[in-house]
Amino acid sequence: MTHGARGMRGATLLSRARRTMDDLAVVGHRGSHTYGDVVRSTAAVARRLLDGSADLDEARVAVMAPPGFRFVAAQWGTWAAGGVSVPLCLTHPAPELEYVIDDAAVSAVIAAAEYRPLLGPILRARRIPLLDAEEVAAADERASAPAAWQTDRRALILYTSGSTGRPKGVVWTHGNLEAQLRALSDAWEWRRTDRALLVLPLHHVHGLVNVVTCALWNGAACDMLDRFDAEAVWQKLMTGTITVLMAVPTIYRRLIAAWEAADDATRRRMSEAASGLRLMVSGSAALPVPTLDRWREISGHTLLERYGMTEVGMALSNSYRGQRVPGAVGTPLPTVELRLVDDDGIPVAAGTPGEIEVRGPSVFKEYWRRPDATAGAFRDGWFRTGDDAVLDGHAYRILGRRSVDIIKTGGEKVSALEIEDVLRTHPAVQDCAVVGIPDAEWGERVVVAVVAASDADFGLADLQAFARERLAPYKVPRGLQVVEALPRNALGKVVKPRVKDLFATAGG
Ligand code: MCA
Ligand code: AMP
Repeated sequence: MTHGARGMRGATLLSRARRTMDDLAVVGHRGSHTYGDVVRSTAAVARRLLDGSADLDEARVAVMAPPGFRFVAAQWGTWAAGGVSVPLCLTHPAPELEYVIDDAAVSAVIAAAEYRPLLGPILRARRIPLLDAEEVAAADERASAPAAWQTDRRALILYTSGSTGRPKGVVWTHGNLEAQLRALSDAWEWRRTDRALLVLPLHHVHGLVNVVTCALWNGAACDMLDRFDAEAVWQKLMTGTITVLMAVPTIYRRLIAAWEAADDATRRRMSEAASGLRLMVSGSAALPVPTLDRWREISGHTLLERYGMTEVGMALSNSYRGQRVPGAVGTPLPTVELRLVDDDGIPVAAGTPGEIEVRGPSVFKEYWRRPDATAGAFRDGWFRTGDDAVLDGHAYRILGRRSVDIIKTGGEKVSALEIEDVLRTHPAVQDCAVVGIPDAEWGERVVVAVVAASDADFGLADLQAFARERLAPYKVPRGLQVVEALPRNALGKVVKPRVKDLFATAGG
């Protein structure tokens, strides 16, 4: 990798793609595409975005398309033109999309036709051009991609919930991306003959970087499902072509359920197919040991669990060739510096729990246009993850998050405070407290305790309908308790562990 001022360039995705022009790159339900197709469509998208200018100079270009060739072309085209790619969540309702579009101040959106009815009014009101993903990716033989990859140039903004306020844009530079791609390629031994199966959304690091971009960095193929579906995944695995699968624990649980629902002969075929893969990874949330054990019985694979975060990429990983410790996330990846510290930021002794801090080339540049939040997230140059861990022998174990206001459900991180702010605008809600309670399928489930406004008559379904119009589906509460008053401490602050207890005793 090259370092230094803007203008320095490392190896690029595009220059690497040119080495394998005839190889299969992307397989989706709309067909198969080679690296040559990716390179030509990247050029076409870049040319269209540039529209005669030399460089987008880090203008933000959002993309809203199902996982597949059009998504890749839109994103690579944005990069080649010198823009910053902002992938949008495909299940967001209008208010969440508006928030991201405004916060990132996007200058254009490339979208698949099915999102036009949702995006059209939002973009017209803001005079932001809406480009058709199919049309802009139509290969243009005359165009050559300018390839504006530069180590210090912003490449990507991914939105993530925190313990305060609305989601923040996490900015990755091309250098961050390259560092991550190199680290994962080495650690997990990616190879050109791989064929990865993508079952995750593309507005997160897990699906976007670990699966799709790693595959394409290595000249491998990436087979993409529009959305996760357990049957479809098993069908793909049973074709015998897939070598790499990465998913969140909820997905492995669903794959187990589908296996268990099958007849004996089908189960045998499923197990045989799964055992043929080279690598299966789990991450984004704690992998319960019973899930790991059951998956090993079914597939013969001990899932490789690793730990990461949108702000730092992958930090800890079990070993590809060596031992994989159930319930643990292994050791720091090669370029990652990691330490555990106490509340004063002093490193703790081995075996003592502490907060994970990370330093290294994959750590993000900044929260988009939030210098205070960025400064507050670091201590002496180390990024403070907010996760507690302990070094147990040779492997780290994640103990959980420090903030009760951050919930992980099905691998999605959500902020309790953000949901509370929305629910408090419901006329029947005088006050409320959102918590995550343990759930076998989702890891945690979002639930809410509500103090009703006087005379209010409402139920969970009303609250959910209200929330669904304003929030992403995974933020919608799945349980409700109506209470006389929220449990508070002497200072008047809501005691969230006692809110959780309300659901434990009432059965959710
Ligand atoms: C969907 N629903 C959810 C979730 N997803 N509820 C809670 N949590 C969720 N994550 C809702 C649906 O809207 C629906 O609501 C109901 O649950 C059942 O929907 P279903 O169709 O069964 O769900 P699905 O659409 O199949 O989604 C489940 C999923 C998905 C496939 C597990 O949530 C998913 O792809 N999760 C992974 C997200 C991810 O990639 N995270 C990585 C970020 P209703 O019934 O009301 O309509 S973390 C990261 O990137 C870091 C760096 C890292 O370490 O990896
Ligand atoms: P996100 O901010 O959405 O990128 O999610 C990152 C968070 O997911 C981390 O801060 C952890 O809390 C959690 N996480 C990721 N991987 C693991 C893992 N293997 N075990 C436990 N928690 C994890």
